[in-house]
Amino acid sequence: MVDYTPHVTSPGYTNGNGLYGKEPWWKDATFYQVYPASFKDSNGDGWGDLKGVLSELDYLHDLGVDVIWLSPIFESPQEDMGYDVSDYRKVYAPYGTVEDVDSLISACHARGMKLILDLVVNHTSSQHRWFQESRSSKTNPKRDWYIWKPARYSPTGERLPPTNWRGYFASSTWTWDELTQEYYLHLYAPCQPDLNWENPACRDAIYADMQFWLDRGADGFRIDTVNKYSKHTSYADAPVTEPHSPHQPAPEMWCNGPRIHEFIGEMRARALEPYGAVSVGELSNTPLASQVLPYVSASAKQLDMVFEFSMIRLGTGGGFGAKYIHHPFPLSTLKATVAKWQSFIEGTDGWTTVFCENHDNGRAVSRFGDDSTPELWAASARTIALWQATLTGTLFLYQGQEVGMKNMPADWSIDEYKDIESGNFYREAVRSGDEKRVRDTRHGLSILARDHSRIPFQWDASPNAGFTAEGAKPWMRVHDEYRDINVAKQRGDPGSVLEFYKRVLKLRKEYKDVFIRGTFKLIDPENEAVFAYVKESERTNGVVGGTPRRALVVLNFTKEEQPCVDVAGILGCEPTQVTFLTGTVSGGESGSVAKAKGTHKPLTSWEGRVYVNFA
Ligand code: TEU
Repeated sequence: MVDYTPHVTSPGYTNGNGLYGKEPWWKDATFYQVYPASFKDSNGDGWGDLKGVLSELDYLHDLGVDVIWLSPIFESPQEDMGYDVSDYRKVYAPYGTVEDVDSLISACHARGMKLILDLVVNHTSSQHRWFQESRSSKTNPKRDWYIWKPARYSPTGERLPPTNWRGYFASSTWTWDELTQEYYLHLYAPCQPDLNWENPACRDAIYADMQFWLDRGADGFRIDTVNKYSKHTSYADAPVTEPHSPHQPAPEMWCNGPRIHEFIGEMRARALEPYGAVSVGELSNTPLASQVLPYVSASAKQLDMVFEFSMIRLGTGGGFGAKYIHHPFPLSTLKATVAKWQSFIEGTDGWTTVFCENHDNGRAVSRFGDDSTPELWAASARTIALWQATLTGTLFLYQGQEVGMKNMPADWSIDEYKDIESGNFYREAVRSGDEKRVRDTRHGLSILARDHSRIPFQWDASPNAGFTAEGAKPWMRVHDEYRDINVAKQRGDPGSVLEFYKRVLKLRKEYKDVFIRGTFKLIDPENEAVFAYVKESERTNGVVGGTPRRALVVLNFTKEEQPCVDVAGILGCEPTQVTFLTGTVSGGESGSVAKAKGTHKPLTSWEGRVYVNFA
């Protein structure tokens, strides 16, 4: 029998046994990330666009999506796929126009859906007029809107950057500017100079650009790299941890810096709260719960939610030099990571998010599931759906996850990888002259590269997978298996991944006290085959002071048959009080005889089930 320690309710929000009148709407909402270049192309230029998104709103609505998060659609040279914005108030022409955004917002609202935009304000593109002005002279009024520093010189007179920091895209964080003879800071590519948030006029300009979109009806923002605005202004060298590289990882110099909560608090007060806009910030390199909580505690008035990356980074070699060296991990590590980030908000007024894919990572079915055969692919994609749909927090899906889209085939050439980060890491490995490193990087990219999530969406079996016109050339190659894995094939098929997602997204809301808001307790943490956990509600089975409503989720994360757990014992009830709520195998667990005996059928390959002590 499991020990259920009662948990403290969230002050300020919950108001008693299942009555959630004051809860913000976004806690229960299902968000869906659209990567616009790859979602749907309406005009046959091989690049997705806003009219394409508009044309598929009913599809998303039918899936059960409440909020669309649109990755950046702003004017940009696209060196980092729009995460390099050259004008925050203009739309990149191949995506459409500002009026197309207006139409999309209205169409979302007409369906009771919302739209959030992607706010990239740690840096701009070097093509942004702010940077053009800033770099024009040391006395330009916008000079201080970016971070400029003089060179250092070695004893032999060699010019050196101001610090030894390594950026995210495999280079120094500093680039020398000939005209004004200073270096500028960029945590990402040289074409992405960091804004100087210490400068109040710069911050004002950012808030004004946010207001521009909120005034047009946008419902909020996903906020890129939200914890990197406040740098440690000492600009000290980082300790040498990668001795073979001239550049050293230094995230502690720019993540969660001294003024970060002041800046975010100001942004919220000035440009979010007046609009009731929702915010979800990207919080990388912040692995401690004690660091995350101040961002998401309701009373701290910072962000509504953040993406914490511990789980999605499993299998990588970290964020810097070794990122694309793949490190296989046991299921117990995945379970422990999930457990930590499920329960860190318990007893607090914070909130969490649930996601296993985004545009910066490989596909979940290829990383956490098994995509090696059609049967294992389908079974594991459904189990991933059940896993995600039963976790606490606001759920974020990524386009294509709902049909089980897979990583790019392993035999595709490196030329099919278009991402700046993939290219830089691969070239760095080649430059090292170390053949093993090249092989390992190539292998790591085949599992972890950001490109996997960026290939065209698979709508149907027509040429180009229905993403773009038949004769058009999509900007990235369409997956070889698009005829087998696509929306048209799955729609209406009750056994399909897509229909399963629809079903579990509904169940998630129907039993939201358990699935969206329940506490999380991991069962048998060391078991390397079965991922089982109990979700427990604040609500009881009818009577005040009665047994809490509980769900037991049992997921077989292997292709071998596995014994089922002691369902009634774990749920803390008589076998006859157990109800099988749903499972990934249709008709999976119906036997009342088995239930009466308190035993349950073994789990088949990648089978997932949910049992409850209510309903
Ligand atoms: O990513 C920020 C970031 O630091 C990472 O977590 C990211 O996954 C990257 O691959 C790290 O090496 C955001 C965006 O999501 C990403 O697409 C952009 O490239 C990046 O910011 C720069 O704007």
